Amino acid sequence: MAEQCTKQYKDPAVVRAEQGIDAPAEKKAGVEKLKRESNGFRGNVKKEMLDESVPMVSEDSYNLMKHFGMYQQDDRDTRNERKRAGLDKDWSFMIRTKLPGGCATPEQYLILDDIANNWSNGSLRITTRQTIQFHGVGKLKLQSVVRALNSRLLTSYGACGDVVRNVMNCPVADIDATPAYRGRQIFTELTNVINARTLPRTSAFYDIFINGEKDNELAPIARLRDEKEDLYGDSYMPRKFKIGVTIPQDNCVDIFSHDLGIVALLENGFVKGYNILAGGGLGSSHGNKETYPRISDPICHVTPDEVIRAVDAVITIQRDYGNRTNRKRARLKYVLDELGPEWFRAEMGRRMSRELPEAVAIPDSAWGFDDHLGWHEQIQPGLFYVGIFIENGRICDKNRDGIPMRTTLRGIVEKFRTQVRMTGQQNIILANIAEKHVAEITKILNGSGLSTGSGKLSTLRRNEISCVSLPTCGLALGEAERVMPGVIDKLEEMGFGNERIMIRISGCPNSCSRAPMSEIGLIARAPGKYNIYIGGDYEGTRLNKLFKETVLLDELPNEIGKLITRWRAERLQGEEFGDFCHRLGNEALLK
Ligand code: SRM
Ligand code: SF4
Repeated sequence: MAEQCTKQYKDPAVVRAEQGIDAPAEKKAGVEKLKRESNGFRGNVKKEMLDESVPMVSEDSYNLMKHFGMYQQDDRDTRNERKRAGLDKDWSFMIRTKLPGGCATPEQYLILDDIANNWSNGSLRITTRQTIQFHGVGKLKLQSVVRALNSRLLTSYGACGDVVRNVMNCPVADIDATPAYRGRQIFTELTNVINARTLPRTSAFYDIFINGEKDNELAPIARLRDEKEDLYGDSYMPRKFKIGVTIPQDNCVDIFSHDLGIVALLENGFVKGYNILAGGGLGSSHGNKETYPRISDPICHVTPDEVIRAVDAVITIQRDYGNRTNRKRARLKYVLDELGPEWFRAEMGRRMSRELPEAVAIPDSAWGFDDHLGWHEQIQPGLFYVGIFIENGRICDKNRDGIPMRTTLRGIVEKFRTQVRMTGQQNIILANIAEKHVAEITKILNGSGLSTGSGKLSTLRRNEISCVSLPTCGLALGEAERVMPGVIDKLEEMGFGNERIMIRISGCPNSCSRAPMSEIGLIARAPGKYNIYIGGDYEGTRLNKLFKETVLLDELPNEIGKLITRWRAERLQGEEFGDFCHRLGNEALLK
């Protein structure tokens, strides 16, 4: 913060000129022209999607389809071999759904499971933003998937692309009975309002994937078909835009990493007001100093009545000031760095027609974190929820531990009609369980090998997050999801399993596992080589720092083990691992 106060910020007019905001189309990033001229993301998508002669679509259609939650990918495991054999890449699509706050009804979960069974690689992948995505979907199956989602009021629309992504919110905000958290029930409603407000309006998605059927009156988007993008404008956002809602006591959404963070301040079971944070973002590129992870700044405080207008103000500032020429610099964090939090507060005030007060100071000690695993009483009398550990979010029956995850979860949801919620740590929660069913569900879970947070599950593994990475991610520099369980195995063998340390791995510095916010962050530099970052905190309030570069995968357990050993020997009473590393500093720890 001190650094930010003394920093000289730029004139907004200069920034607009530098970022090419008012520049002619040819000076802007190619995607800007594509978005604007695509007739609401239509382009040639429908024609190419239905073309049976090729398994993929053109670059332009691919860029438009991201707004429908679809990514064109290929199997990177077979890429070289296929090339040598003179074959094209093994193309398929990833489809990501939108589940605001991670919530799904039993019927919705069951259709998600059906999709995994019928059209994808057989797994449901819980993402770090509390939703589900599918890999390995063939181009000609995309319509079937979208229709199946639509039949249960689910959508993939806006899950990716230059729009507001899945809005994060504590998955148990509306059901958890903890007295100190009373009042946060309202977040679930707020999250849904923000989600509806920020869905793109163009009906292209429905025209293309559901043959324009206006049949499903219940589909959330069908009611919004006026096509006028009053919030986004004709070029949409300069880049993806991420929003999270939380209370300080339970920062399970990693609030400082979002473009827009909404922090509710509770008093006597009511929301007294909200702190607005802006300018978080974690992606960077190795060797490109113009890109970096950044945590958000506290901007202002707004009343509950004003919060939606505040959301609009933050989104439209980024829409109007975000970089339109260089997509690597197009996130809100760079606008904050160019123009500063004071300017941002004043600009929000101008858009909301009032002078906004500063954010209420929240001491570091007020921040907490809960992963919501295990059994808990709900605020609704007689009901319980249970948080279940899913290693790296991959729900499948064919896993290294031989746990019939998908079958077991489906069986429980089918029989007991439980609500389902995804957490930002890639775990799953089953909710609305009647007291009389607790014992039976416990027995089923224990019998299957799924853990609710105790038993064989080590604390270290419980606190692990990994991005998808290989073989599907086109940007991966090295493995993540497929190697992380093995790294934890070794650390457990070395006797470190019981330590409560937040450890996250990403296959590249885009940092989809939010590795820069963890106590130990591992980021791939190249196949089999990782940078180690340390010094973040368990509660997610600060970034970690580079400790060692290009460490071989096999050496990671030893390097991490040495740090844990040192922490055990030299920590102050009660000092957490990340705080210890932060206090000593990387130079001292390298000695
Ligand atoms: Fe991410 C790109 C996966 C959360 C920062 N991310 C990708 C793509 C789509 C790769 C691509 O562009 O070709 C990955 C698809 C892999 C695959 O095969 O499925 C991908 N990101 C994921 C998920 C699935 C990781 C996971 O294991 O759960 C997460 C999906 C979240 C969701 O449901 O929406 C995911 N990505 C994140 C997060 C964490 C978060 O949002 O809380 C971040 C860091 C926060 C941020 O945005 O700053 C993140 N992903 C990125 C970036 C860097 C963006 C930047 O502006 O710096 C990229 C690259 C890009 O957009 O060009 C990226
Ligand atoms: Fe892919 Fe990199 Fe994101 Fe991992 S961090 S999913 S490798 S983009």
